[in-house]
Amino acid sequence: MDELKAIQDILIAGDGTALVEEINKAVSQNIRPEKILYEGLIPGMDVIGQKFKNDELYIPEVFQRANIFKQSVDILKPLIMNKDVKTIGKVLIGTVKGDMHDVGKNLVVLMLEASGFEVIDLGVDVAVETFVKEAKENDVNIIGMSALLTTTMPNIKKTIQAIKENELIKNVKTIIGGACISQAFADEVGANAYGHDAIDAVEKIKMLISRMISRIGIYAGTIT
Ligand code: B1M
Repeated sequence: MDELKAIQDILIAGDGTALVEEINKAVSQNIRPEKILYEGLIPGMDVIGQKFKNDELYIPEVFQRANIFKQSVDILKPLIMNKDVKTIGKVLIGTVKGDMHDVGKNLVVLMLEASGFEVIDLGVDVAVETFVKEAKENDVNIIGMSALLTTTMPNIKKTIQAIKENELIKNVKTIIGGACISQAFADEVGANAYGHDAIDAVEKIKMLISRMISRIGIYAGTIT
């Protein structure tokens, strides 16, 4: 679709004003917001990643693209949110210590909220102790960790170990994701699930929640 290709190209070029105009145009043409996100903005970010890798774009330019990506998501967010859904679980989420990448984590948050989860977003550069403290204080069902750097992957392992060693939260389920994460790594560090993308993350979290519900014998309804 021409409109989605235009969105992708404008994001890659980094023209924030034109991007807002093009997103609003796509919305007015009744293109679904999820389609704008998954077939316009995210493929554009993939190209930006390639250009970064090939030294065709540099950090300030990539940072600027990430910011206009976020502004675009802010336009789409109210259109994606479903106000009628009931709360089906509480998720604590953050990007692990040393890692500042939050575009993908924010998409996971958006999709979880749109699906009826209450989300506590700890942001980026989240220390092991912060995950543990917030999980205890907020009585969450799921802890999600995002990492995009191979150098910060070990902090996922440390966080999962700390969760398992803590009597009060050791039964909370964990999910991990991010560009450098795989199912094999999730198995290695003992995460309960791996989310390949934001939609997969929501599916896996629903699966974890339904297993918890059947294990503790709740027939239906919320578990928060
Ligand atoms: Co950085 N960066 N970056 N960067 N950056 C990568 C990750 C890199 C792969 C680029 C490259 O070399 N090709 C590379 C990492 C190499 C590696 O470790 N293997 C890299 C590097 C090296 C760095 C710096 C070290 C560069 C430097 O300073 N020399 C530096 C590190 C800073 C730090 O964190 N301490 C750095 C900085 C930055 C910017 C600040 C400029 C910016 C981040 C801005 C921001 O996030 N606010 C940035 C960006 C934008 C990228 C790339 C280009 C794009 C990331 C992105 O937003 N993707 C990235 C290249 C790439 O990934 N191909 C790159 C779009 C997003 C929708 O996808 O985040 O993968 P993603 O999220 C997906 C899934 O992974 C999944 O769902 C999301 C939606 O579908 N997912 C989850 C994510 N989290 C999940 C959690 C879940 C489940 C699923 O459950 C909890």
